[in-house]
Amino acid sequence: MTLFEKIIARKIPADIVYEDDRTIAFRDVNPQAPTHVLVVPKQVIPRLDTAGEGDVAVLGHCMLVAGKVATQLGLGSYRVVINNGEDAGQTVFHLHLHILGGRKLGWPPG
Ligand code: DGP
Repeated sequence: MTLFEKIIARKIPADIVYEDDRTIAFRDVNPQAPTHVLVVPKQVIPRLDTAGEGDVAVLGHCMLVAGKVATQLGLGSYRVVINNGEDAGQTVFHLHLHILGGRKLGWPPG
């Protein structure tokens, strides 16, 4: 089981802010902004570059959920990030979208 599957199965506690049949969203345990939430597809896709045509619907759904959750949490401006691979900072190999907001965000990201 991936770490995020354990959260989905309620084997590990998390501050869940949204859930539907295909996704779950919860607050990041190590927040990098005042609001930092992860949107995770329940179906395990290890990395963005392992996703295929069969994942188009769930990936699109994750994007819509990210927008919905950001609005729900009162964010107007925010960033949605996917880290793909270790050098990009990916540490959990169960694809997820980071929603970061609540402060001014620098560009380019580090
Ligand atoms: P990434 O580095 O892109 O793979 O993002 C993984 C994120 O997952 C990282 O920001 C920290 C977060 N994280 C790791 N373990 C846990 C956990 O047990 N609970 C929660 N809520 N977040 C976690």
